[in-house]
Parts: sequence; structure tokens; C-alpha cells
Amino acid sequence: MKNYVVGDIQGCYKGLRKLLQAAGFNAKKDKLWAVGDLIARGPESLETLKFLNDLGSDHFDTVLGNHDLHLIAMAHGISDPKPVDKLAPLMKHKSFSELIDWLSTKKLALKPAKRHFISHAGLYPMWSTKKALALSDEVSEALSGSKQLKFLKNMYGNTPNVWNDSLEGNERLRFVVNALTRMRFLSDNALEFKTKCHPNVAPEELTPWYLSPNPKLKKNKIILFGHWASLMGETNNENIIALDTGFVWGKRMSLYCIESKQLFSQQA
Ligand SMILES: [Mn+2]
Repeated sequence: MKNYVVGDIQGCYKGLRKLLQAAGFNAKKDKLWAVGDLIARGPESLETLKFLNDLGSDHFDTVLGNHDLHLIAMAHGISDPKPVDKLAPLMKHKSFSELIDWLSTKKLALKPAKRHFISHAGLYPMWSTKKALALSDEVSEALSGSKQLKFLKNMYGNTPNVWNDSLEGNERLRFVVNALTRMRFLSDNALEFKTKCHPNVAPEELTPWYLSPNPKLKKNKIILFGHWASLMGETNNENIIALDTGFVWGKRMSLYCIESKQLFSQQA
């Protein structure tokens, strides 16, 4: 049994299937983990979610990305579809509410193996992986329980942008969502939301999260994340693995095998 971690799928079902086949993924033995943003910009969001759900919980798990959370909010009428998203066939399908209930049980951070940590955006530099997993559980409790609507209504916003252990309620949950699903650059541990480019061409005062000193991060940990297509897999750190390589933008989809440390990719 092998564990594979796939980058942002973004509704590109055919690309996903080709990639899994090329890597030798065995749906009866292996487990696929996803870094989130399963759906949205690509043409086959419905096919993607049905396939992943059908793998079953022994063979698939995912963290939620910003697009996945946005889909859950839209399903509850809290947010409007974005014109660039191709979600109509999914949202009209008879299984839509069932798929949304399933997605709503997913976490924002996971530990697929002893040394490994997955979230959509990465690890905020004031947190250990253990702390991020605990904070993810706080969000999951709000997202899957009776407070779901209240949580979704208060989820959007860019403040607070710096972590503080004393944060409570909506502000605390909003920060955790933003750090685990939207983070790219920081300025003195403050999240910055506008800049999406490669670090080489970013404003000087901004630091990618993975280059911000994190005294809580143990040296043997391996962080896998997506969300940042313009990195194209480059972090210059073998323990920080960027898996969003922009398949939906005509580039490639990436898949990492935890046991063999092999990286597979599928060209768009
Ligand atoms: Mn994203």
C-alpha cells in the first residue's frame, strides 16, 4: 500500500485519471490524498468529486482549499458563483447536496504519515504542525456541526491578519481558514492576500510563508501544499513540497508518492 498526494485538481478529471494511471495508483490498495481545490475552474468538477467520493474513505482523503470552502458556502446560498468557475453541472446534479455533506466533513489539515503534513496553503510560521492540526479540528467542528451556517457567513474577510493565541470565535476561525487555505506571502507574520506571483518578482517586503522563520517547525517534517501555481513546484527545500503546478492553466498536475518520494506529473 502506497500513499500518494495530488496537487490542485480544479475539476480536471481526465488529467487526474491519466496521472493516477501513469503513477500506477491502485484504487483497491493505495490511498490518494489531495491538497484541496478539487473543483472550480476546470470542466469536470462533477466527475472529479464523484470519482474521489467513490474511492471510499480507506483510499481517499483531502484537505479543503479556498475553492472547496467557497463551493460549500454557495451550496448554502451564502455566496454567489464566480463567472470564471464551471460549476453549473455539479450544482444542478441530483447528488450535489450529498457531495457537499461529504466535503463538509473534510479537514483543513491532515497528517498522512508520521512526518508528513498537508494543508492547501501550507504551514503558518507561528504554528507547529500539531497546532495547525488542532486548529483545523476547531474549524471542522464549526463546518460540520449545527453552527455551520453561522460559520460560513462569518468565514469571508481578510482580518485579523496576524495570529494571536487569544483570538476567539469568528475571528479565530477566520484566521485559521485564511492561513490554511489562502496564505502565500507574509510581511512580519501578517498574511498578505493580493500577491500571487513567483517570489522572484514579488515586492521586497513580502516573504513566502515557507521562508519565514518557524521556530515551531521540527526539522524532520515534510510539508505538502497546493494553492500557489506560480511557484511551479519550486521551493528550493526538499521538505517543502509545492504540488500546485497549474494543470488547469495549461501546465501540469503533480502527484507525490510518500513511500518512494517519487514525483509524477501529467502535462495538460
Ligand atoms: Mn487555492
